Amino acid sequence: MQYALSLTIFGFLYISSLYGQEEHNYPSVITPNVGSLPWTMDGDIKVYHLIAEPIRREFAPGFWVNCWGYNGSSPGPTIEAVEGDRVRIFVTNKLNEPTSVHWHGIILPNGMDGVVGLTQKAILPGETFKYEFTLKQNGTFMYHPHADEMFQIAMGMEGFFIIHPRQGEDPPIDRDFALFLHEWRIPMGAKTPIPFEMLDFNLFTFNSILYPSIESLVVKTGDRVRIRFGNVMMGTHPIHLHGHEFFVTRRGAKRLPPAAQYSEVTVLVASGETRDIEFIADNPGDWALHCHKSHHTMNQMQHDLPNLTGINKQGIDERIKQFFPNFMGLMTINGMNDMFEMYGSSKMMEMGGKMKYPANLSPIGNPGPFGVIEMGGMFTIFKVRDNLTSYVDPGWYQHPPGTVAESIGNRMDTISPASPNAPFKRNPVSWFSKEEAQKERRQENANWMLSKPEDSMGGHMHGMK
Ligand SMILES: [Cu+2]
Repeated sequence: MQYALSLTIFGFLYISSLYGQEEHNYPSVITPNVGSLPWTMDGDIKVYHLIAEPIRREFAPGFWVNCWGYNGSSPGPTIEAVEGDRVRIFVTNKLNEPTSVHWHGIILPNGMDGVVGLTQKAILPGETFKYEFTLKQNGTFMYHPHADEMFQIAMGMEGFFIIHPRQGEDPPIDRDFALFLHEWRIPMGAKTPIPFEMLDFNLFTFNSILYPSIESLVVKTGDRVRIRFGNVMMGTHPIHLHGHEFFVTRRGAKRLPPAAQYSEVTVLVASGETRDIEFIADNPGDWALHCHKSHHTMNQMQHDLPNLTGINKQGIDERIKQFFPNFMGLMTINGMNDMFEMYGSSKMMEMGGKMKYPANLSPIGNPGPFGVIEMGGMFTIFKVRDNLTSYVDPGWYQHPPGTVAESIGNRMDTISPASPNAPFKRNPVSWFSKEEAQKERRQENANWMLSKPEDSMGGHMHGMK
């Protein structure tokens, strides 16, 4: 009986090891909307196959982008292995130009480092190269091309290479997530990113997906959570998590010793860096997780627009429609909210989805439990729930009674000494002359939001008279 049982266990381990599902003492990494790369075993060697190829990725419903990536995905599938593993990685080039793969941050023999011209020949279109090395570290690393790299990375070629510690972790991690940060230049209506853009990006993504298409990060109350971030593009991204303090536990290489880990609510991830954060999810709710550069949570921002903030816009749309009957409405009239109202999917739904929507324009504004969520781009939701039985998305948070901010109507005078009628004095400080300062004081309570264009724009009329 005992013999039969151990045979069964041995058989299970053997079969599962053939398919890369070996028993392990770590939770598999969750790379939302991406997944991990399966492997097979050749003796003691873990064998992976990356295919560099053109792909099409649906950044948001109906918003298809022509990218380059690996194995049908951008970022490519996450490579997971364990410290001490020997890995063999075949790389097949299905692009129409030479490529290579650099294993970013990993200690390996010089000739496996993937820098075309310096440490290896280019992988020509149609060719397959073999990389093989032993993993001496654990940590959050990355892979990306080191051939025509500005072009190839900008098209979406990048991925995580995560090496788990052989001895497991203390305390153990319950939920382990990975988000790759990326910025794109995709003109409105276009399908292909501009790969030689250096500064002026207009789309920002987690795992090459825009909110709301990005999967939420779902955890149970009390779970010990790790989120790993990677970035190989030009910019920096201060990633902010709501409702929790976290510890930065890794700044690219070795896990920081406990005394060196530091608490934060925002972690900056610069180009070429990875960052791990860890914390106990102890605050149930739907928490925003996003880049704090405010235009990085917008989709396809368009600038070169005159500043019409505060200008009385009544009748403008109707007058424009006399000349352009299909005009959809003026953007950025009274803040971005007008844009969400006009273009947001909630409005589209109210109108039965019949509004004419330009092709390949990313969505702006998405329905939430309290109205339109005015966020997109580098934004996702961290969902913490009591008593979860699975990690399937549980829907919107059900708030306990009395825990949601709400309107009390127009009763400010009864509760606030700061109301206009209350004896509350401000001390305006001005860098103008005394006379100018007097003017300012007189205008203190003027509502400039209904001004004429020349009031609002001062000397900067941009020829708009
Ligand atoms: Cu950002």
